[in-house]
Amino acid sequence: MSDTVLNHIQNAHSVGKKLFAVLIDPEKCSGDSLLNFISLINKAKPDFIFVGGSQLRHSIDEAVIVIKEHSSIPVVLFIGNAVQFSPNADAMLVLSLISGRNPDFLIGQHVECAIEIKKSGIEAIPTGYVLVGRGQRTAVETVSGTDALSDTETIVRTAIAGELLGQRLIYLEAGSGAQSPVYDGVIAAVRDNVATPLIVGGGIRSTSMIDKALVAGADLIVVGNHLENTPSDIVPFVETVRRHNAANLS
Ligand code: 1GP
Repeated sequence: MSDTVLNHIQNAHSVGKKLFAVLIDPEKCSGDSLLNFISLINKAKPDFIFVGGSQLRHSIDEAVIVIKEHSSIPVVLFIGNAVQFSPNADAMLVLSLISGRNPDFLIGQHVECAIEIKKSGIEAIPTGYVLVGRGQRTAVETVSGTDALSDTETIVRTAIAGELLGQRLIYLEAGSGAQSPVYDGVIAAVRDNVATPLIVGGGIRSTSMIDKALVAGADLIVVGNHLENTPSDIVPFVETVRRHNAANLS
């Protein structure tokens, strides 16, 4: 891909083209199961492979190298802490957890790996990360020591504030393995108020959930857990996004 990852997302957003990313957590998927998953991913051709995990306490470089060796799909770091950083990915979402008030996830982890990121020359994409809750507490809330937002107006204000602070993407996150994905009313409300491309993930486990999020205004859908358990669903999931594009793009 000659384009940068951010350009790719922004260009798609400007014409209403929707995108799909599969999330690989190297702690849950490695060895032969990683290789088998990569070959399915290569068949389905999602737009991006996100790599990262909220719990990992070591670099994910090994997994990134394996994925890069076996796939030409752009690899984007989606890491939960500084030690997971790998210089070998194509890009990195530099997440700032703007829904919370824990300085470590607003700026602290970034300071930890700032020099490594700069030296690597990796494409770093400032991303406002917004945890959206619907009741059940998720691992990302526990790990980050923050509470998800549930009030739509506060979520909208937070997304706007992220945009005002220069975030290039807004990520609405229900949490990995969340019982329910981000409610489509919340996606639509944020969509109406920010021009920034919207990533939506957490708890998406069916084609109808993908459709709902796309119709509500998500630009990029991320699915991890469900595809770890049912890898072959990546084919219908990517097809759902393609069908949406075919029906809505002239
Ligand atoms: C989690 O948004 C991602 O950070 C994906 O969530 O694993 O629930 O698909 P799932």
